[in-house]
Amino acid sequence: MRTQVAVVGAGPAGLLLSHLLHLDGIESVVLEARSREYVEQRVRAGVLEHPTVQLLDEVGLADRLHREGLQHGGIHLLFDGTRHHLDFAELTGKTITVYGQQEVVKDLIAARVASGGDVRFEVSDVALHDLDTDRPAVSFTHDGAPQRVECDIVAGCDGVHGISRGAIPPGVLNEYQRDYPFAWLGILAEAPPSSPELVYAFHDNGFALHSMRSPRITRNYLQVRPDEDLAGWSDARIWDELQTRLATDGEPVLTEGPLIEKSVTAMRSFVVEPMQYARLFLAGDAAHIVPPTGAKGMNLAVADVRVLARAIAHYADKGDEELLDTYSATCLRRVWRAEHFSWWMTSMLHRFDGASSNSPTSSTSTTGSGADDAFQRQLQLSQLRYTVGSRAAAASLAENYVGLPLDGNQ
Ligand code: RFL
Ligand code: PHB
Repeated sequence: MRTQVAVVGAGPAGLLLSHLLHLDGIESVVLEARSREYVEQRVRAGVLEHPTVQLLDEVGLADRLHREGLQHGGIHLLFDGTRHHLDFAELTGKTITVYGQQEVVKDLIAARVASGGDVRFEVSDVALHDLDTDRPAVSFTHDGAPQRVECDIVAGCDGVHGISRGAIPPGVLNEYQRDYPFAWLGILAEAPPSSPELVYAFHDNGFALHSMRSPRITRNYLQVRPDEDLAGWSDARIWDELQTRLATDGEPVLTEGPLIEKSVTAMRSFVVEPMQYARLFLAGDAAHIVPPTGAKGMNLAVADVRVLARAIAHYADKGDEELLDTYSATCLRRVWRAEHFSWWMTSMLHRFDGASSNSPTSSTSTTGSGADDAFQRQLQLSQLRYTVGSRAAAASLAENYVGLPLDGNQ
């Protein structure tokens, strides 16, 4: 089999890349380890930046997003029991859209299928070959039969646990990484949102986030220990803890309902440089991970493949490799901005003393081992007050959150 671009992974990065290439008349084959049902149901991100929505609009993928997505003009920061609104629309002239990642994935798969795209689900044994030649290839097993696709370019869009990054010879990549001493317990619940916009809460028991998917479904998160056992979290305990951390003016505010899903996600920052080796180009989570506090992961995946699609189209059209050669450097500027913003939001909003539970030890000691923690909490509170009190500080958070322009020079 032969194609122009072999894409490994049918997440947002791989599927959107295949769609953008198709619009430029370039053929691709997408190889996905999981079933179509699985990738369409996988609960992940929820916030689309302004430039992401603009791009999806431009490429004909935003009809349902505009019908069903929730346009938000800002977020709330909750600390000292009081909610503070950050008005993104007023500060930046831009908004964000709350629309589940699995909805974006469904729309992308539908578009690929409608235009006869070749997306193969449930493939196994994916391996990359001859990457440093101009005839790279990908081998895999599909429907029990071994197959091989030869191509000009391989796009590694297979997420953090994929095989693409590992196909790069040792010594080529520089890895940058930070692990955080906590995780997020996330739930999806059949309960109407209790706030028209997202609430990010800084609380003595740890961070909490109130988000949503629709007028009937909420998505909430709790900071927990990195090794937290879900078995210890009954539905009642989860709601109790959410009510405590998200209480406003001393009152519980959440409408409760049956849980549809719950899971624990580790928090990590990770970047590899360069995002390219010979004819292999990494995009999205395969090349970088951010902690979800800045809502940036899926948006970065989208930004990467926009740059990659343009570079591939330029190469296919003119035989000129210049944009392919600058792909990694172009993407990494935006990646590092998002890494910084995500680390900054995470640092400002989480409890860092390793407690991360609903039975904290006192963190107000001003001497001894608790002194550093107490000092850090005062810094966090000062940063939060400054962020909501200063227009300049609020505008800085807002322009990062809504997304810097895709062709900007951040
Ligand atoms: P994906 O979505 O992981 O897709 C990779 C695909 O590759 C497949 N795969 C393979 N296929 C073939 N062969 C192999 N050997 C393979 N190995 C893996 C996988 O099955 C999968 O289908 O990566 P992609 O496309 O780069 O997209 C990245 C995003 O999924 C990710 O950054 C976001 O979900 C992160 N994220 C958020 N991003 C946002 O922009 N806004 C948010 O509000 C947001 N919230 C979140 C998040 C991630 C979270 N978790 C669960 C990590 C909230 C959470 C809790
Ligand atoms: C979500 O709705 O899943 C969500 C929203 C904002 C974040 C992370 C996740 O920062």
